[in-house]
Amino acid sequence: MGKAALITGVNGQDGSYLAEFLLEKEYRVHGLIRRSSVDTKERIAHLVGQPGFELITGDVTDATGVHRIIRRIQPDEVYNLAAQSHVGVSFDAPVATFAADAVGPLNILEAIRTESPHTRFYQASTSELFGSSQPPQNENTPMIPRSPYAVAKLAAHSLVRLYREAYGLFACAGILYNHESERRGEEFVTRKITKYVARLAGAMKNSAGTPPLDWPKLALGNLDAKRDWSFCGDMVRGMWLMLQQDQPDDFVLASGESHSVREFLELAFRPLGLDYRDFVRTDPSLFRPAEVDHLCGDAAKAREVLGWEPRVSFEELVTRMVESDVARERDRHGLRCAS
Ligand code: G4F
Repeated sequence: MGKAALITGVNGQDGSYLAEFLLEKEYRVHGLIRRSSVDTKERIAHLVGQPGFELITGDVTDATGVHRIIRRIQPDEVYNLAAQSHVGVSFDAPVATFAADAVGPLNILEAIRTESPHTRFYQASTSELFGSSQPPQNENTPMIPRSPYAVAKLAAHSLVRLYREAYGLFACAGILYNHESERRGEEFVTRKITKYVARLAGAMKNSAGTPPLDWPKLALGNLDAKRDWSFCGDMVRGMWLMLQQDQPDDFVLASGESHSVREFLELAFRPLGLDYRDFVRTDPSLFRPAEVDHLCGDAAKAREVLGWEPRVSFEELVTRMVESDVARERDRHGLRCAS
């Protein structure tokens, strides 16, 4: 029988790619999902009902529930991907963010320590930990968080190290830089842009190939921030590799290239032959109280120890996200016409 893994936040972007990856490796995958009155399973709909895939309702902030689940499953590996992951939102909901992003991982670490100490643990740390530290950043770069989200993630990051050193747990933190895909949430800047471009492309088809005159502009915040963007599918391979090593450790996963939001806009608008500056307006409410200006990761350790490197380039990533949203837009429009 294959290994058993528990993935928290299995219905998120990362959870869905990781579940596919582990199922291909013949793991039994238990996915933790929060109860909701609306359907939040869109990204994993194709996995529900597959042999080896089980959904469990629960919440990482509920310590009793987490203990019960870990005691019952005795998983070989736990991947903690559940989080309030939007940096901007964390300024409006700092306490809820801290509960999910710091207390949640602590609940899991405690459950592993007391109920299932053989379990290997992966914590989703983030490049946001580096905050105002100059790029390129690696595992030894000072962590100077710039948001409630990053402070909560830093607490969790420190707990991973503590539980490794104090209790000998096999606990690893993956310090992941931004990672995107066609399954990215629509409130993140990349998907917000690709979805807008797809809608505009659809509208141009019905308007003799030109943008409709009254077409609304896309409201964005800071266009000068630079991020190190990779494809999510590449990142989940790195998460798994961390838990297959002889010794637990923390690793940066990044492409080593950074691009501004403006560069993302340029590439996304290129297939339409349009200048993004004619379609974007800045909205002061979308600027954050404190911004992380420039993230660019040095993943040399992951390359050397894990043999990991990203396979999808920045240009390929933008193209696949735009193409996917254009196809969705076509389907949406087709369905509307048919009904
Ligand atoms: O897409 P973003 O919201 O991602 P951000 O803040 O970099 O965080 C993402 O990556 C982190 C890893 O580095 C993860 F830990 C985190 O969970 C998340 O996945 O924003 C990217 C940049 C920011 O500088 C933001 O200020 O885009 C800027 N931006 C400009 N206009 C905007 C917008 N961001 C959003 N979400 N929406 C805007 O309208």
